[in-house]
Amino acid sequence: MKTKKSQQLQAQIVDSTNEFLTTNQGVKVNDNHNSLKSHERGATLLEDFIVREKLAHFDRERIPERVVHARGTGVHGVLKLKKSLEQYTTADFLNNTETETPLFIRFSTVAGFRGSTDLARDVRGFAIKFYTEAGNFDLVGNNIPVFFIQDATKFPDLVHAVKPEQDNEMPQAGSAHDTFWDFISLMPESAHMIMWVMSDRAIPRSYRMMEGFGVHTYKLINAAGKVHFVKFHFKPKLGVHSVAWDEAQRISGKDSDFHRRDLLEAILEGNFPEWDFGVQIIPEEDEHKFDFDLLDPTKLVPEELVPVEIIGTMTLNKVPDNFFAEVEQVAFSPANIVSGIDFSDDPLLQGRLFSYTDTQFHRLGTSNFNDLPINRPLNEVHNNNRDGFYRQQISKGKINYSPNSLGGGCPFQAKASEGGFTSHSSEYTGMKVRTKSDKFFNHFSQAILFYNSQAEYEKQHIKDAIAFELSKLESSEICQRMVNNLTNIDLEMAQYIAEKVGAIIPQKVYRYENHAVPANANPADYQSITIKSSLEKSEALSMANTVKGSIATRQIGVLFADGFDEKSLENIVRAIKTGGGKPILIANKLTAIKGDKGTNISPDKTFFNCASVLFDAICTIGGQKCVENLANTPEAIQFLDEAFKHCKAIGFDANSDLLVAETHLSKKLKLNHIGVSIGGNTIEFLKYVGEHRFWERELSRKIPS
Ligand code: HDE
Repeated sequence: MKTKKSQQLQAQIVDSTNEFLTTNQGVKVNDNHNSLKSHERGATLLEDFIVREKLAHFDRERIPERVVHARGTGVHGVLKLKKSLEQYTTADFLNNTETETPLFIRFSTVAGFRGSTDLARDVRGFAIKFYTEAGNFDLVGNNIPVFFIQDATKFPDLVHAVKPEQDNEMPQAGSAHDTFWDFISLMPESAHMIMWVMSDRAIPRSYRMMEGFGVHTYKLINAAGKVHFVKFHFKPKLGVHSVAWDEAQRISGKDSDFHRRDLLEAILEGNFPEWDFGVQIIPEEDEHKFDFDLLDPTKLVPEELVPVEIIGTMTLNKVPDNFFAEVEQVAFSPANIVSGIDFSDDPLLQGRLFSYTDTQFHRLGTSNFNDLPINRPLNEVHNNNRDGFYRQQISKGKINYSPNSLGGGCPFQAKASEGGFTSHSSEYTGMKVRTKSDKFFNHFSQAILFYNSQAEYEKQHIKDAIAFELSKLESSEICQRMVNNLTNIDLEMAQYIAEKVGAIIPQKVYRYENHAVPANANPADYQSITIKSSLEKSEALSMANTVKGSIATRQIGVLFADGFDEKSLENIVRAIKTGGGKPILIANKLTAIKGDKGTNISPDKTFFNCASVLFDAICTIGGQKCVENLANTPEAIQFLDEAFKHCKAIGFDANSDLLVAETHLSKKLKLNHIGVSIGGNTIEFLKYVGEHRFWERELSRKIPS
């Protein structure tokens, strides 16, 4: 396995095999090691155009990072349509089941800088560029279906508040600080999103195990010009899974590239990640039938009210050749839309239509950024946009204006029947205002719905996550205000958190209107209306109901030492591979380890270059000497205890009592064996691995590690 992967990596390494080194002008370089000097020990000459070019280019290698979503990674893939949406839209890529649409997807965190860690507690960007035959369609979504704010004008404030504080640039990639919670505590519309961000959705196990959402309501327009509202969904075939918060923090230290490495490795190994692509479709006449406003991006449409119809599969199948050229230079925009789809009047979406192109001009330094290979549409671009920095297109002839007669009127405008984009014409009546519809003030109903839909352990994780964040605040006023706000979602949750963080424990639901409104704030933000959600619970909101049962692509750490039972190692490795999992052999050194029959096996990793948190499950190999060796290796014990602490499956080989007895978890085994298999029962162990985690043992069976 190791060899196959190294071969694939090797194939990616050299791009200019058998080519001479040249300057940017194509002149062959004879010496790439010495500058041109006046004599052997003399000064470097200004004349040295080779060194000048090399250094000047290097000096300009960095471009501004994205102001949000700076940390991310991207790969190529394809969308295969299974079911036509022809009755709803004229967009060819959504109604022609013969087409396969190539795409580029970029996953990201929001708050951290480009060099920050993958495992921050944060929303994940889920931005897709579909290269359709009719032009590029970008769905710039997230792994959470709602957003913090309702209006684009609040975005710079939100981002200033969550990014590192301006006086000391701390903390990096974290929301556990005063400015973020100050803003949030004064913005009740963020209540629903806060529940999601404090849930385990914000610490995914893998990009491959996250849902994707278009978030906003869009419109589909069919050939008769009829409108249907639509929400876009991506559901991972591997299920939605997360890590534990303690684990996330440790992974950040052990491998800050954990998510990008996981994605690239899966694709290089041929385990192409897949998502069901689905839509929720709402006829235009049903726009007002919900207890929330369809244009409000802090609300989702519960799947019980409008089911998600699966219409295709998204498969990710190719890693980029060059990170900068593709991942850094890709420029997404919700304004990149194709005929047959249109924007809704969601005020957050409307603001985004301006912001993305504007930021690309700045970040990529030119209005010609669409000429970059990763941004180019499949079809040819013909228009009269001209010149600007780094123009790639060589426009021929004299015609750069329209209307023209000299060019025969080219390029022509396309009629709607020829695929020309026509904005759906809607009727607007009313006064120009700076306000929003009444239902936008319904801040808590879906926050309550989300919380009530969680399994008990998920609720516990949310409570602990908020307690963690608020415990880091320096301002007790902000902390108390936030605790009081939370009573609007769940009084018991607010009381638990208050007790943990030393706030006054609220005894009743705190009415929002009682807030002292800061002088520069909008009093309307503090209003909230109470509409009870028509649903008590929604199954789709809980990760407890996700796909389980397969060990495919699970990373299983196999601990072994000198004297290991060769037969046993062979069996477990074979069983893991048969199930599609990935066995990783771990020992106390990288030098070959000797088995009980004298065979030498080289470990993949060692205790000192990896950690238990980087694996989905841990098992041990038997053999009397091996068990003794592992029992005498503190790192091996720590691997096992840490895996237990993080609720992972653990498998001990037969006759491993000595090793079991050394662990802390052995004391807890008396209580319950759930997720821990003893005695070399591989089938049982792998069944546990397929369950992903055993969160229910977390509270009752806490152990130090
Ligand atoms: Fe973004 N957002 N955003 N955003 N956003 C950017 O564009 C912005 C919002 C999202 O991988 C920026 O090219 C405004 C919602 C993703 O390259 C910037 C508003 C959602 C990415 C920007 C929002 C997103 C961005 C920074 C409020 C989920 C990463 C660099 C009106 C539906 C794309 C860039 C990538 C990136 C602005 C709100 C998702 C500054 C003004 C809601 C996934 O233009």
